[in-house]
Amino acid sequence: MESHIASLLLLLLGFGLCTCQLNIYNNFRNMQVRLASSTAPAPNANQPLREGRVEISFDNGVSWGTICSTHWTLREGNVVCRQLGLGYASMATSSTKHGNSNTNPWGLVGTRCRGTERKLLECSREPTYPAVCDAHNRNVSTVACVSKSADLELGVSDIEISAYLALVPMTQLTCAMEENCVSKDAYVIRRTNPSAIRKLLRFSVKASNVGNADVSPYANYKDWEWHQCHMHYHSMNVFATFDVYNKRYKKVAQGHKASFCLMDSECNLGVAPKYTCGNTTQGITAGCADVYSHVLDCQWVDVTTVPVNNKYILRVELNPEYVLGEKSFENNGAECELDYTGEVLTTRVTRCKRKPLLV
Ligand SMILES: [Ca+2]
Repeated sequence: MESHIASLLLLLLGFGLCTCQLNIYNNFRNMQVRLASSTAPAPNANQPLREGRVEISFDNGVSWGTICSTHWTLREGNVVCRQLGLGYASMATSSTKHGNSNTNPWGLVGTRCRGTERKLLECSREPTYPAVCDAHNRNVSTVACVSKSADLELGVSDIEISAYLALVPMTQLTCAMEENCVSKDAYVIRRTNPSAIRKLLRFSVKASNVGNADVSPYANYKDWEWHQCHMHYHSMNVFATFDVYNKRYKKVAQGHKASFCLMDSECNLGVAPKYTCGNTTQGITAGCADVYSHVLDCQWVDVTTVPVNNKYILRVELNPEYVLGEKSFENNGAECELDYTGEVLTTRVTRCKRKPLLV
């Protein structure tokens, strides 16, 4: 009899669990998304809201909640804009600009997207409740959508074709040292041996704009930084990163976080270049590419202290901090095999493959 009651209880519990999971599954399948704002003018049929806090509903629009996420980037923003038919995200931040979590409570926490999903419900959710989503945090996830967007594409073959090891005395690296393009140990060695040799893995990087809007620098041109050494303005902090990892994916050498002078180096047939490396004219026109040749200063990773006779991964990323809105981040990175002997003649970079930005 006891076992019969226990079986019945288990059955009921099982049924309860099953119903609960079914409800959650159904709820997510029914997830609706909209933009709302406490500050923007009310949208109408002709002018839908293109910027606001992101809200979701699981009950066919009866109630709406906001989103708290530790990982709210342009990737997540692109999915929201795509789902709403509003194009691409030009901004995606956690803020109180369009309302806060006090008056607009969270209905979803810990969303994390790759950026290629058609709908927000296809994104994953962080396995634990994100620590930032506590009572003190008033931020909600916001997004701004635009119909046209730039799209940086990294030239994978350009890296492989151009890569080589160069041995350069520190006396020729004054400018590079000023801009932190060499690894930290160089600054110590310089005190006792100012002409010591550095081993630099040089390569070219081609950043094509395959989108339908120009790449415009993130910062206002009045905030661009003048670099006396290279005699030009840097219009954004981190445009690209060059890193060397070992096979266990531990970083063993880091190229500096490069901030380039953005310009149209070459353009597709019929596209006129617009941007020079001027003090107000930086960018990459849609259909053009900016090429950073291997002969340029700082176009390298300093591998002097990397153990020789090993295989490594050279990883290059464009827009790694998601400061520029793009159609896609799937084409922003590349990984190559680096066979590093420490010798100019035998060090090789091969098998470069396209990789998305790391999530
Ligand atoms: Ca891209």
